[in-house]
Amino acid sequence: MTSSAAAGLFGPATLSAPGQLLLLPMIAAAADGPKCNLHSHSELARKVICDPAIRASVRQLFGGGYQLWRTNFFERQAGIAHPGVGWHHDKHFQDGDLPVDFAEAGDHISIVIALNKIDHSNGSFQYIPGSFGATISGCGRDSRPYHQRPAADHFLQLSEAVAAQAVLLPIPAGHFCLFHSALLHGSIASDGAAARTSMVGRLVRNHCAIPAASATAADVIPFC
Ligand SMILES: O=C(O)CCC(=O)C(=O)O
Repeated sequence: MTSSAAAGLFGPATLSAPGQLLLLPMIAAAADGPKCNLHSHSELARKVICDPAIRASVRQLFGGGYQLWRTNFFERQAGIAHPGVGWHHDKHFQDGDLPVDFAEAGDHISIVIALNKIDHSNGSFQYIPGSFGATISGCGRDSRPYHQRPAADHFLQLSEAVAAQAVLLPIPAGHFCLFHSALLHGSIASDGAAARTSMVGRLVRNHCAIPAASATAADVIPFC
């Protein structure tokens, strides 16, 4: 396990109920329209993201008092090459319209779950250890909340020195990782040799206002 407070990432750790994952990629693939926030209308999606092992780890590491405001899926299909997911962070807001405070760590937590094994064959998850803070050498921090900046600004061009610190993190099927949402992460390109799906979730502490542009009332559920 990579668990380290300095790295800003915990895991991979096993889910309590990995068996129920078998059906989820099919449900996600069959969903009409966007798969964003499937947890608000699929009981199975809700059960997977609220797995007791994830809740227990969040409580143990960060104390509790969180709500879930976003889930989504990242898919790769067999036989189709994929360019990978560019470097970004998930701290889409701090508290309503306030600027994002990168010195604050703990109010925003991200979850990534491997519904299938995720590795070099199908687009490994990668991250820059320790990159959740206010300063990252050679790489500025844009404090505008996501809903106040152009979508194209979401993906970042890292300096060579920062990109050289990237760590590839294979995640076995039925395992999850937790990380500070401001951590720089993404996933590598894949040539279509194998399919895979990750389910991701974003938590925010109960005292943080969730911008209306980011979630509807139905999307937001108590977490732990
Ligand atoms: O699973 C992936 O490919 C990337 C996941 C990711 O970028 C995220 O959790 O924001």
